[in-house]
Amino acid sequence: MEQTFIMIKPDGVQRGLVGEIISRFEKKGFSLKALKFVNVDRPFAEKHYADLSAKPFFNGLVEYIVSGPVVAMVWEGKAVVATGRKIIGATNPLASEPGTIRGDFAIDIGSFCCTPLVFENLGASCTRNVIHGSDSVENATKEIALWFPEGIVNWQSSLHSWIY
Ligand code: RTP
Repeated sequence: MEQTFIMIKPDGVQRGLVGEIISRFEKKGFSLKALKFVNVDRPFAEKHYADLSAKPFFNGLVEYIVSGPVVAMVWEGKAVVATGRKIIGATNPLASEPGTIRGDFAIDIGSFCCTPLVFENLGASCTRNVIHGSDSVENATKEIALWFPEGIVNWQSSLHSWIY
């Protein structure tokens, strides 16, 4: 069964959206496999977002992720990586559809000028968009290993095999 890594970012925690976000994934039918509340340091945040290190918003992104505790989770289910990204919505909260987490709960696009059609950040800030979700099965595997090196408890019995 496919797994994905989901992180509620500091703004999502600070705004009291943890329960709402978990509820959306649960109601869809996905299974929560692991969860922890953590403060990450700069080297860890830089490692998680290493693919974006050349982006102009990279420093702002790292500052954002270390600015408060985050909720790290592993969710499991059919096509959970792609479907999780649909539940989350587009990166730019002004372009994300209503009904998605970012579309319903996020509006901040950093300290630069932006419209729903133009999303170019040339400054030092970055977008606070509440939540992260792995963008591929390969990256999900890497991110789960990075965030949960202790491994994941398998708590479900075969009685629950019909839930996906
Ligand atoms: P994530 O990795 O957090 O799930 O987000 P994503 O795939 O939708 O977007 P990505 O391009 O990977 O960017 C990672 C995070 O960096 C911030 N960002 N700010 N132009 C900007 O100011 C900008 N672009 C990206 C967002 O927090 C984004 O989620």
